[in-house]
Amino acid sequence: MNDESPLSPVPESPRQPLQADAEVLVEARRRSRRAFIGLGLAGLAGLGGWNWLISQPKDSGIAQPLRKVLDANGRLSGAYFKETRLAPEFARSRARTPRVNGKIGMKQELDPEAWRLRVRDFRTGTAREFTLADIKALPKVVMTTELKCIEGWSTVVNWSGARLSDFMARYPLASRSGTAADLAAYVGMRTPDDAYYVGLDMASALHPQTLLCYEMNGQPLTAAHGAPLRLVTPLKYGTKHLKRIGTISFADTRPQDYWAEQGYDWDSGH
Ligand SMILES: Nc1nc2c(c(=O)[nH]1)N[C@H]1C(S)=C(S)[C@@H](COP(=O)(O)O)O[C@H]1N2
Ligand SMILES: [Mo]
Repeated sequence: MNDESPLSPVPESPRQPLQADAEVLVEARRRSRRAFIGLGLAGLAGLGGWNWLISQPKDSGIAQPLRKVLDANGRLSGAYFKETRLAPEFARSRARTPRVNGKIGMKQELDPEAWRLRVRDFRTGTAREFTLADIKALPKVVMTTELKCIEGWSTVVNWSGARLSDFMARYPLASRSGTAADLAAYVGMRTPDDAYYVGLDMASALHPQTLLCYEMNGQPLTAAHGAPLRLVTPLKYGTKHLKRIGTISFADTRPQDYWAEQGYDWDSGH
């Protein structure tokens, strides 16, 4: 994206990243041209919408027509290639318990029985509530990936949860029409007390490794690691892995992001 904050750190050695970016751009242009020729936004809208969309074959876990629309409308621009990559997975035996890092928005006691996930419908603005059982009813995904903190440490962790994309397909609250044609550009998440909050672009939200996670290393999440539900999105730094999700909302402009407000890169990919 071109609207990078002026506070983004300057890469220490510009040579490598610049070269990689050039390759990404070439590839993104090639693909988006093809997407325009193939199937554009109007084409998708006429084909029966979301239900049709989610039954389509997946391209790295993202329904192909949606992938093409996301390419074609240019929202992904240079980030395209990065967002369709998969984060490396590791042997389950390498998983460890990460250090508890970051307690913002987790000061109060939380009663897991009383907890509800509140999701604001993009079209109507009304909130819908979900229980943990609703999330667990979605297909369970288990993956062993690296949690990388911006402070410099990383830990391989085994996570289980539901894909955020499966949640959004099952409950089409992220678009104005209920179809993929007018999907919001961003997803925002906040702790129940609103003290910690993150924003994701829609491509990152739909990424097949972006999980609403309820287990760490085969055990239910502990309170300190974000029980009952946290975000895991292994192409991004730990800052985006919001623990103790209270609310999810959708927007066409970048949602507030706690660490971006402190000067960190809004995308925080690595
Ligand atoms: N609610 C909340 N979630 C948060 C944070 C926080 O301060 N509050 N810190 C983030 C950061 S910087 C990291 S590195 C990870 C660490 O996750 P862990 O404590 O499970 O290791 O949580 C992220 N999620
Ligand atoms: Mo972090």
